[in-house]
Amino acid sequence: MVVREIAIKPFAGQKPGTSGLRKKVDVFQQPGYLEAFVQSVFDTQDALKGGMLVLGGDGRYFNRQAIQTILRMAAANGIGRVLVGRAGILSTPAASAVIRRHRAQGGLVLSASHNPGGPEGDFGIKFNIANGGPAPEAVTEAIYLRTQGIERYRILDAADLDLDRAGERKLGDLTVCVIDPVEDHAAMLQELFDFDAIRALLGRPDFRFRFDAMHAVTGPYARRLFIDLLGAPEGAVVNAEPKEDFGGGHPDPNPVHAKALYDETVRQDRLDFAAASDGDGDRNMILGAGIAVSPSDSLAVLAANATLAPGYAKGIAGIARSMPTSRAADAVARALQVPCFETPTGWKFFGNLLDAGRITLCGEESYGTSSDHVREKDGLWAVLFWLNILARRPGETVLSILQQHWRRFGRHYYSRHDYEGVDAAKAQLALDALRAELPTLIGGRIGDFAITAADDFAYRDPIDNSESARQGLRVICGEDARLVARLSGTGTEGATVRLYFECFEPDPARQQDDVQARLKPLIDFAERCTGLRQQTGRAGPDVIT
Ligand code: VG1
Ligand code: CO
Repeated sequence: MVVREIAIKPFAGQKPGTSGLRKKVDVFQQPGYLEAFVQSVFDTQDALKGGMLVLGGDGRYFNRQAIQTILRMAAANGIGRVLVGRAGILSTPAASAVIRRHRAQGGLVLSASHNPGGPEGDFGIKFNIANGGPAPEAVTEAIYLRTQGIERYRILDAADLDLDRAGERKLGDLTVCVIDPVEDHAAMLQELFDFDAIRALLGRPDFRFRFDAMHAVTGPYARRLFIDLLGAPEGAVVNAEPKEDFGGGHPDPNPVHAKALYDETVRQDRLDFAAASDGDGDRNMILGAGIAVSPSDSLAVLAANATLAPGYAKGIAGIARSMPTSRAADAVARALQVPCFETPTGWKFFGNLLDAGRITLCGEESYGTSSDHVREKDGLWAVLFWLNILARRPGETVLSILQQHWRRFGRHYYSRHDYEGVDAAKAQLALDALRAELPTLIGGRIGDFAITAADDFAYRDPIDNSESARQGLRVICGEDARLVARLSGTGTEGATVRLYFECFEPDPARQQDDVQARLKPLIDFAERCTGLRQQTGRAGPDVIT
């Protein structure tokens, strides 16, 4: 078999965003585009030479083709061994688990997460380092720099490999090992949670449970866990067959894109517990009869109840949350007397804290929660954690658990408003308008709240002291309220503006109000400062979570 060197010219804009390089499928299909990025990873990550790489994706359109290309490139670039999920499929948390368990030097995860798939949809690729987590900014910067000067890529001239059967095969000097995508991950989860107690809960005739895999990657994982191992009825896992276009849906587990599940559970009380996860299986949405759990609250509840799960029975070392995530977790950390860290948006910022043992749990408002068992967010982990808590708090519901949580710690009313596909220049103008006002805001008021601080969030990593500036505009009213505005780093069309609102209510008598109504003063204030609706001509946000 012959190694070929193919000359190419650099592509503009191969800069990884919040979570890898995400572009429209037709961008990735340009000759040499995927190859230029992958070669830049190989050129900059010396440990992969003669080492082990984990490879898999969420199964979306172009996944299979990309996997075959990457395997041929790995063979031509002297990678020793590639562990690839059967049919080229690995959920993001499973890829992280596999990298760690097999001590691989890194991984390539092919996913655009919750973005739609199919020929008209999105594709993405992300490099994970040896700890199993997304590459930190220094690494993605080096890869990006390389993409700008790349002149050739190396690829083996070989036929497609059969990836549908598990087992080892050779591709030139490279050993390709096709692995079961589900087993490592399921084994790890069994060590963390009380499967006997959860099995008993799911077996109760009065406990109506459903998991919606949204035709994305978690279907096989969820079937293995909930049906095979935990004895849930066959119909409990729906949309379990992964599809290249996610059945035409938007694999984003939130009240807007998982509307049917939301309506049945939250509005009609027809299920006691329901959950869904996203395209690549790292997000989770938790619903109970009459209640949708805000992801920020979910992190706080898991932290407050952590010792109910065997894997966390000894307690937690600390918590981290992304800056826009509500401060509900901070209140729990204070009560537990453990540290709580505030990081920029994106899972890569949790890696150092997890590696150093400073935190056990971490989460983001964007339906992401996880722990030190992997270095990615983990949707099914969160669902099992909630089931474990319900199983160990008999007689309680999701709603009663939340209400008790709020009584004890206070409630952080919270919502995120997304303006999607906005003209990039207009989005920038809106944020610039708020940025310009920041210095004058301190000392002013938003309704009843006094503004105590206003800035553009900058982060210094407490472990390696690396700095990340301009991570989101914040207007802070002490512990009472907060408003955050930032641009998304995962979209592929125009710009997406995210506005985050939070207000704190310690009085149990005022903890059952309508969320949007409680946040209205902050929402109106954001519009006054940014002029976003006026700029864009939109009547309101596209998605409210
Ligand atoms: C979004 C979320 C962020 C999350 C990221 C990746 O980023 O806000 O919290 O880490 O997606 O999640 P942004 O830059 O668009 O706000 V996933 O499940 O898409 O890998
Ligand atoms: Co995801």
